[in-house]
Amino acid sequence: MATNAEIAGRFEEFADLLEADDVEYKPRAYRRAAENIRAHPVPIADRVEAGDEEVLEEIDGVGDAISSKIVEYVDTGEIEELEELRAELPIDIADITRIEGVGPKTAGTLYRELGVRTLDDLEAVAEAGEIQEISGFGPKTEENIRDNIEFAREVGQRQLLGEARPLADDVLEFLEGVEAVERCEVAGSIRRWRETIGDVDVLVATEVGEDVIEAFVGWDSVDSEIESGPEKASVRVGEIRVDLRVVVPAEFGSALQYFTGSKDHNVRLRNYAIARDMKLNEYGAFDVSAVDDPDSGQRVGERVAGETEEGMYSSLGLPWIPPELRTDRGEIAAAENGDLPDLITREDVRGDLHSHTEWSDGNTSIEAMVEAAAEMGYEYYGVADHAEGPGIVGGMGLSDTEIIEQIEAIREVAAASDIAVFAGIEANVTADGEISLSAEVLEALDVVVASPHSALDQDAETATERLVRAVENPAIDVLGHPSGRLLNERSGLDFDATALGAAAAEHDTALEINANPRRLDLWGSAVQAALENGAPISINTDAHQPSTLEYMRWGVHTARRGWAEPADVINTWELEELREFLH
Ligand code: DGT
Ligand code: CA
Ligand code: CA
Ligand code: ZN
Repeated sequence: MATNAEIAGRFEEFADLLEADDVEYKPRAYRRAAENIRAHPVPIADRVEAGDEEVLEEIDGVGDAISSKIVEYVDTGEIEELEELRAELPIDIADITRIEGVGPKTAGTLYRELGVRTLDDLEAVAEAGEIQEISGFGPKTEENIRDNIEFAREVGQRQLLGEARPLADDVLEFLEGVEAVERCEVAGSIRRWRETIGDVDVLVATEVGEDVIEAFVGWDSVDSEIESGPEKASVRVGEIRVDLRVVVPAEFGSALQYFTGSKDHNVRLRNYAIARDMKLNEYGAFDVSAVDDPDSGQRVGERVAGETEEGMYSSLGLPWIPPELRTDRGEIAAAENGDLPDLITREDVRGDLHSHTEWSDGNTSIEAMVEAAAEMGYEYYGVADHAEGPGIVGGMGLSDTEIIEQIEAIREVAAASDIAVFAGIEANVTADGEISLSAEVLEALDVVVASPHSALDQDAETATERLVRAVENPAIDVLGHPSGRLLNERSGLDFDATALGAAAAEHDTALEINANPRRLDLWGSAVQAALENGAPISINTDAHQPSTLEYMRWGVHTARRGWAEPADVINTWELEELREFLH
């Protein structure tokens, strides 16, 4: 069954190919529809299959023409018009446009002029110097393509956490219903909540492995079986590979510890064990102090743990280490010294400070967003629509006059709401680290989020100066999505997170963890560096519609990857304390 993400992917490809074919308007409409399909909370293929095509009417930007294509796709697995376009332009467009600076139009030209279909083709013509010969292209374009091909190759292989984790949750729910399953848990990068995922690893404790494997490969959602054996199986669900392993209950904890990784964490932990006459592997923790050759077998020595993961760590005298921290950035030393952070949880979050409405590029009203925030149990909520500026899609940003009007509208909604509502703005950080809002507007606003949207190819030194300059600005409360990266699409600004964290701490400006799963910006290591320097953090969803307020989940786990405790994050604070910070 196609997921919303897959359906959205089809329309994104459609839009890209149309654009490569120089068609106007339609690509934008398809992209907008794709974005809304991706974010739609209901699995639309399920509903369409069940005969409920009305579900499509609820989706903004999906009219009759797009609806009938969705129905066609659900019914036949194909969209005929898209197939025709693919035949006409047989380009791996998603791969090629992953190169920064290469859009669909360029991909179309490269195909027509040089027959480029794949990244390999592109690399060959770039190396041969053929690109700079095309009119309108130059040596700089060619150099940029050569420099970025490797990045495009690597990222193409990985799925976003926000797409893989819901699938992992479904796998766990399915397995929990299988009788032979005693315990199950995800492992690997998904359990560490890494922002992109190579594949989904799942571990099951059972006495009857074959039954579990059989049930797993027969699961309704499985599109194809990659391999299966007595102890493991791999399947494909949509574009995602799921690896299942079965172990006996006595070895569940050791296997879970082993397969959760990261590899670097495990290497350090095994060495820590060796130094204490212990041996650690997927079968257990073994005391090898009385053994002559600990490497003579997997299960040598006295087995002291393996059933639980806690037992594995405690066999070394360590507390259990949360998976988000298992990256070898000091967590084992911290565990040894009793210095592990008391990590933030989703329940600690009292509000969201960066979100959009139809006043700029959001999908709905201030009222609807505030109501959704109140329903989530938040105590406060910040609207921060786009101010006009570079990088903001044509005419979507608010002028100073419109901001003043919107502030009044927000105050009205606030007066009628049970929760506190902040009037905010998302300003643009210019290439020099400035924002352009009048003193009057700044005076009237409660929260100023300022984010980079353009000039994202600066070198690290320039970018660091730019961002430091922004956090030094007393008008700015939160530096939004600091790098401007889009996972699998563009790498964004490179900067010194230590210097930025120190400046943010000194000037009481929060650094955002933008929780949109395409961004996750800041990320774990940058948050950790910023926190070591005392920077305040703010986790925000940047929601453009009510359903994406749920992105908070990705932001919280990213904060945990950065060692964040509740007090480090301003939107866990009580209202009065937060007001003081924003003032
Ligand atoms: P991914 O799937 O690329 O996002 O990253 P992981 O960490 O999930 O890696 P994966 O799926 O290859 O393996 C899952 C875990 O298994 C990994 O985190 C550590 C553990 N592991 C077990 N054996 C090995 C090994 O021989 N090499 C590596 N690198 N890891 C291993
Ligand atoms: Ca994996
Ligand atoms: Ca795997
Ligand atoms: Zn933004």
